[in-house]
This record gives sequence, C-alpha cells and structure tokens, in this order.
Amino acid sequence: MKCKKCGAKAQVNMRQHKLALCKEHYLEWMPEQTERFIKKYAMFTRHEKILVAVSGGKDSLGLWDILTRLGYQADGLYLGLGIDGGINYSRESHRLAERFANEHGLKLHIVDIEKEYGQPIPTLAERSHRGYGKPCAVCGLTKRHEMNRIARDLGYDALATGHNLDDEAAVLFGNTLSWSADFLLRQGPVLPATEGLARKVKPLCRFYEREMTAYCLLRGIEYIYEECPFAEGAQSIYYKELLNKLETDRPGAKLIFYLRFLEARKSGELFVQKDVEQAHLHPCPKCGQPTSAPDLCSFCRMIEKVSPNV
Ligand code: Q46
Ligand code: ZN
Ligand code: ZN
Repeated sequence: MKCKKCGAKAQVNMRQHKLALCKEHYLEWMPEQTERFIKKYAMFTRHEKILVAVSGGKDSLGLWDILTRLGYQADGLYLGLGIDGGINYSRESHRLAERFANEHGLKLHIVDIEKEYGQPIPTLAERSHRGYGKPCAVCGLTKRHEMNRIARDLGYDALATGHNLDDEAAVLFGNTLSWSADFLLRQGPVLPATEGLARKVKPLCRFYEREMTAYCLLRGIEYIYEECPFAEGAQSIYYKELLNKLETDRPGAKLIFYLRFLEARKSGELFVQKDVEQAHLHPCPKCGQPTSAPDLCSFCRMIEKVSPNV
C-alpha cells in the first residue's frame, strides 16, 4: 500500500476513507481534518480560550496535541478520580497527563476529587448508594459538574472532550435503540453554552478510534493503554463491538450512521427541536449550576448525603 500523497510506503490504511498515508502525511492530515471539523461545526475560534478535559488516554492527549499544533489556546484539566482497580489507574493517568503537559510547556489544571470533596469516586459512589455497585453514575455526574465548574470559574469559552467516532456512534446506537428523544437532541459536535453551563465541543467526533491510536503512536505520545477498570462490561463497549462487526463488513458504516444522524437532525426532518426542559431549569442554590430539581442539584445532593459537613 502506497501513500496517496507522495507514493512512499503507507503507514496507515483507512479503508473507510479509501485513503492510505505515510507517517508524515498522516500527521499532517489529522490536524487538517480537525481544523475542518472545528470550522464546519463552528466549535470555537483562535481568539477563544479552550479547556481540554484530559484523562491521560489517547483521545484526550491526541486532541490536546492537535489543538496545540494548530495554534489554539488550549489548557488542560485533569480530574483525579481516585480509582486504583489494581492497576493504579488514576495515579498512572495523572502521571501521563502531567508528563505530556510538561514536555509541551502546557498549562494543566488538576482537581483531586478526594481533596475537594473528602472521598475518592469509588467511596462517594458506595456511600451515596447510586449506580448499582458501579461507580460510573457518580463518576459521570462528578466529572460533568467539575468540568463545568472549572471551565466557568476560570473563564474558558469552551470545554473540549476527546470523544471519538466510536464513542459517539455507540452512544447514538444506544439512544436509537430506546428512541431517547431528549438524548438524541443533545448529542452532537457542539452543545451551546446555556445559563451556568459552558459550551461543550467534541473536535474528534469524526475520527475513528484507530485513527486516534495511530496518531498517538506516530507522534510518540505516551498514553495510558488500560481502560478504567470499571469500564468492563459497560453497555457502550458491547455496542462498540457490535458496530465494529458491522464496520468490518461495510467499511464506513459507523461514519455514515453518525453523519446521517447529524444531517437528519439539522434538517429537522426526523427530530423536532424543543426547548421545554430549559424553561424548568434554575440555578442550584449551592453551586449555581442549572438544575431541574426543586432545590439542590443532583451533584450537591449526592455530596451532602455522603459528607454532611462539606
Ligand atoms: S465513568 Fe466508570 Fe468511566 Fe468513571 S468509573 Fe471509570 S468507567 S472513568 S468513562
Ligand atoms: Zn506521504
Ligand atoms: Zn449544586
């Protein structure tokens, strides 16, 4: 297989795009494409300050690297969840995130959940009795709350996460199976800012997971290979496997599934945009983030329940 641009030996073959590229051209192609998506979906401009949620994995570090190479003002945010799982997961991911920041002279904000709220995620989950023995519900709630808090308090214009096409297609697949209209309406490359909530953007949403892996390997970015130990058995992983089977037989199927959804939603043919939910939101009296609950938001309620003195 030869590079389509220079004829040298190709390092990455993307059947889904009918495109093979050598290392040099692949490392040019990824930022070019990212820039195209950022503009197409009007995610942010060069004058805006971006906060990248960095987990130490390939997607978030790859995203941070690409945005920096493109000349965007992008700082990082690492959330220390306090997850060990026998593999030192949080400590190792923290080390890699910090190492990347230091090597590239970038600013990384660090929030340690245990220091901030008295308990690491697994203990918060256990004590609040949420999530049927898995900490993921509490972890997701906490991550959303903290990312938004930091983005807002420190005056960032947008919060960027490293969700790739495999992540987005799996979520879309799950939401389609249950026709969850509210979730379908909110899924997309950009979620505009609303009162108390930062704009959220996903610049990698059109890249396959293997494209991100190839990018990090060819760029020499050291990232944590292990998934969070609690991810095992997650429904999203099962959906990813199903979609991968489909993709093997029909290269490009995952991308078409996601892109056609975005088109259908934009055209308004399949989904009717409604603003009802927005009307019921009010700021949480404790943290100020919008909530539809009558009093405190779910995050503050969870923290109160677990540690009444915080
Ligand atoms: S939610 Fe669950 Fe993830 Fe949190 S506890 Fe791990 S698997 S990190 S994306
Ligand atoms: Zn080439
Ligand atoms: Zn609150």
